[in-house]
Amino acid sequence: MSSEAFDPSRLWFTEMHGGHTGLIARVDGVVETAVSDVQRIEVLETPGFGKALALYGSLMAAEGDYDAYNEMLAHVPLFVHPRPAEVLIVGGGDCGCLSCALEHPEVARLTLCEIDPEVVAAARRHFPRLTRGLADPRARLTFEDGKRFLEATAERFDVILLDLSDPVGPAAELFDPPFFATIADRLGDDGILCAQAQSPFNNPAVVSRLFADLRRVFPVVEGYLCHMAIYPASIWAFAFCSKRYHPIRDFDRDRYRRQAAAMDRLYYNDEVHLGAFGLPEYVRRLVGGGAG
Ligand code: SPD
Repeated sequence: MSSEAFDPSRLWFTEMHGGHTGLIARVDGVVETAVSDVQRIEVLETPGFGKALALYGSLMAAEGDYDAYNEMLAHVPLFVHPRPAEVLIVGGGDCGCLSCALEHPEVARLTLCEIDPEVVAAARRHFPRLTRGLADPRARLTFEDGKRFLEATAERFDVILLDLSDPVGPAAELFDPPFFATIADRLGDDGILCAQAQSPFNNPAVVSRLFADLRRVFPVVEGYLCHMAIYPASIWAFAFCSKRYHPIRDFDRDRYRRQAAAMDRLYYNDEVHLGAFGLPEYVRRLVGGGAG
């Protein structure tokens, strides 16, 4: 890779990651920009990542990045829980995680609680693969604050997925211990929470605190990783939290083998499921525990 590839006369998307490093992507066209009640929304055409969605200046999804984030957030818990009938996604307005979760026939109803309807609208207009699940009659959308939804609801869920943007602005309180206690209360006795847990390279302090907070609420807490080229340092962590099930010992590999061929997957498979819990030493020290 040489520096001649950078042509400053062209249009570039730049995203700073903590003030010292960042990501740049050449932009061939600005498809759409909007400012919703919640945030700035941009859809960009990039030769490197394909069509990309940025919220508040941060890349969230791109059609040219393998769908690692959505597949790992949805499929890992859904192939562990034996009867994931009621599933809730908090956030996830691009609908990629929703579409992955609805690939599981065991899911009877999928509730997506997203604060910003404009994100879902932009995703519908520009990202047909991410939003393919919206036509599924099991999908139910509600546009409200996820914390308030969970505090008010009398429903109980088998699996809750926190498909959140970064812990800034309105999403910040969704990374706090009181919210985790509310989630634990709204899960069934064998419920599973999976949460996006930031970049262990870029945000080690956030990752460390998040896992420590989750361990105060859930008896089983394990970290796992995926590669995401559009996210800071290209490495992303998730927290698997459960009242009962272990992500490796209770992984239903037979169910995976029966269903995998019919699923629209680019990243997740049974070996990735198991291998994702094998953590580099620096990440293991941040998240604690041990998957074995
Ligand atoms: N800075 C990127 C953070 C991405 C984490 N969540 C993405 C949610 C997309 N559904």
